[in-house]
Amino acid sequence: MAELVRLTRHDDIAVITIDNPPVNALGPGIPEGIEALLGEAAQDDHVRAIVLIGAGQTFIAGADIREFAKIVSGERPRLSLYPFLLAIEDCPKPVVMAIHGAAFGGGLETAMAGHYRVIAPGAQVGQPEVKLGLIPGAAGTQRLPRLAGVAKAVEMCATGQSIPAREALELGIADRLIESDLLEGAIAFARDVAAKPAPKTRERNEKLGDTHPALFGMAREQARKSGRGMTAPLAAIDAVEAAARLPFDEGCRREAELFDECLYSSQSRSLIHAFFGERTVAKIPGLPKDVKPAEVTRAAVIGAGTMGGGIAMTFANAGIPVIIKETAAEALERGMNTIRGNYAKSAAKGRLSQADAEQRLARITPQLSYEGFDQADIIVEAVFENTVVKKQVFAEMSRIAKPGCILASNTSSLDIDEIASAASHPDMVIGTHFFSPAHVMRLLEVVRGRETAPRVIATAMALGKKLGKIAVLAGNCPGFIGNRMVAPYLREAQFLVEEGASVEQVNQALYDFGMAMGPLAMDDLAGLDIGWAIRKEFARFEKPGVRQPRLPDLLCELRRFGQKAGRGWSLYDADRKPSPDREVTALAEKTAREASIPRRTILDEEIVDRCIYALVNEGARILEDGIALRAVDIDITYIYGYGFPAWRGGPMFYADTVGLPNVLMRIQESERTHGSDLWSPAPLLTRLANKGQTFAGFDKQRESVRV
Ligand code: T1G
Repeated sequence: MAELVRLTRHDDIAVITIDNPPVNALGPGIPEGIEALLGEAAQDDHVRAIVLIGAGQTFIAGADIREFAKIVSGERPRLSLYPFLLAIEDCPKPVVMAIHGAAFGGGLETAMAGHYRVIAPGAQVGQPEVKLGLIPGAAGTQRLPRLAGVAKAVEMCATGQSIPAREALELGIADRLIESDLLEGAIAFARDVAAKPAPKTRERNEKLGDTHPALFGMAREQARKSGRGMTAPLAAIDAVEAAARLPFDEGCRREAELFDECLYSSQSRSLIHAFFGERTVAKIPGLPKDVKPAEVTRAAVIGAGTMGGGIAMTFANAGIPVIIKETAAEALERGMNTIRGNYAKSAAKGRLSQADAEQRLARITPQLSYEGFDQADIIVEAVFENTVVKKQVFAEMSRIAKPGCILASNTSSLDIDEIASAASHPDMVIGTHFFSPAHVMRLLEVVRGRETAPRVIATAMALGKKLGKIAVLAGNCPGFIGNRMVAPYLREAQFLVEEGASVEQVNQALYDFGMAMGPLAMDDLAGLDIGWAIRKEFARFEKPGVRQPRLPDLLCELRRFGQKAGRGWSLYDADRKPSPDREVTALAEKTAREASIPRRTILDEEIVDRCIYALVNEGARILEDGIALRAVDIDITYIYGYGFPAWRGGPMFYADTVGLPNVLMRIQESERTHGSDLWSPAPLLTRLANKGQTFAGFDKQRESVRV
């Protein structure tokens, strides 16, 4: 292990460097390695103080999460940090932590066990464990309140939000800001404190007293709101409360109990799955290693509607100048007013400084012509969702684009190959499906066509990261990954209303399951006319005699297009607050009567199972068709694009958690009740369930075949 941690001498100061790329995670053997070198330095009479620093881009970014991921396979993580941290704190010579990059989780806990902390201006410190369904498990909930105060410790541990270096200095987490070379600054600081007594954080109780009695209650209430359904934030608050009430050692024991409860929870397994999934989706098997993404320094967008405007803002927010074009001045002005309004709102809420908002707005050039489009590295088409219209636009884009310019379509469902057939260079055509609002939603569905060049795929995936998105690669089929799955999900929700459930009951059942919003509320937000246009585009694929939801078309015929029309499945007031609408219930009753659909009392469990398992079943087909590279790609698509709760890991991981044989059984019940045209189990699901395998296992197996 020596090479991952090393000791160097700088005259009277010993420097211990952790060199475990890419993020100096505390994996098995590393704490032991540090402890050994610490002992060595402590024994050395020439050494007056010790500096601990990370090599590469960051300090310690936490414990090695892969250790915790082993839980899924029934292994116990080989990581106990308490003794290692006590060894640091009880070192007879001052230990100075030199922080740059990220001191997260076990990294901040290690830093706080030191006697002093110096920090580089760009560094961030935090306890993000709750984002993994965990809590700090190495006395972070006990030492942080002693340095930063109880209120701040509650906030940092319950939200997982990191704070910048200057704030860490102001709070007393850090002792000095090093503007110059960090190592030199740390060594100089170590010399300054070498003769002073080394303060032990665990003995610093002066900040524990100033706790407002209502603090923990208010924090729990806030955690229940912002972390709806998540258990770890509440456990983190309990642990910090223990710090305010109990002596250090007892507080640590309480933290360890709470940590273990989280560690063996399905929420933690799901969130750790999502953490690594977010990174896995960026890896495209089969893309030649020598294919390097092209630089995108200028962009252009066609269409200044809701999507076009949001896409232009996304480029501007990432520092990329962007032209936005419309066909009519009025539409262009409307689009720019929305963009200006969004930036004004962000500045008013303090999310952006006024100067920053103006800078970003200035990067957007509105115009009615294609002037300057021949300078763009990528042109994104965001016009009406119609193949004929899009092909006309792609023919124009081909004429004006410079060689090597990527031609991207923001279509959410239409055939990329069909659209590409209108371009002179179909190998430069790719789908870049942003989610509404495009400047907010983190998912970018990148759709490869039959002829899309590998470099275009690599560039679109890299661009996604540059735009702050999580890019997932999908194959070309109606609806790609996301919308192909959302169709049966919505279908079941609409059927359930025809069969007797109320719109509110359907929405509430999925909301309580953890979805960001119910399916019909999502339909109303997106606009029922979008689904209507797509159904018309794909009507020719509908199998005659197979039951289709009647209600959504009826609502559209009544111009009830959802929130933007003030009514859809629900009624909406000026603040877009939904309320039940008897007219929809009456329409449902009439539809049921005309179609001889028996209406009945429906339980929430049936609503959740039919909607979620419709997702899973279609997901399994998508996986088998190769439209999604891995089951985890589907999970990440649904977590970041469709509001699926990350603490359930995404639809495919959730199905693994429930057990595929159970999921198959429920789907077979639905097949018996509603017919195999709607509910025949996906062959892959049947195979895996019968073999006692999982989607996660399928990914591993597919990966091993690809390597
Ligand atoms: N353990 C293992 N691998 C990690 C890791 C970690 N803590 N952090 C990152 N990686 C891998 C990641 O999977 C990727 O791998 C590569 O490093 C680069 O990461 C006891 C219980 C530090 C801000 O939650 O937030 O400490 O894909 O692409 O964008 O109380 O990584 O290349 O194979 O994200 O520059 C708490 C998690 C752990 C921090 C860098 N710590 N990491 O972002 O790179 S729990 C965290 C991050 C804990 C203790 C508890 C970010 C980053 P690959 P990346 P980046």
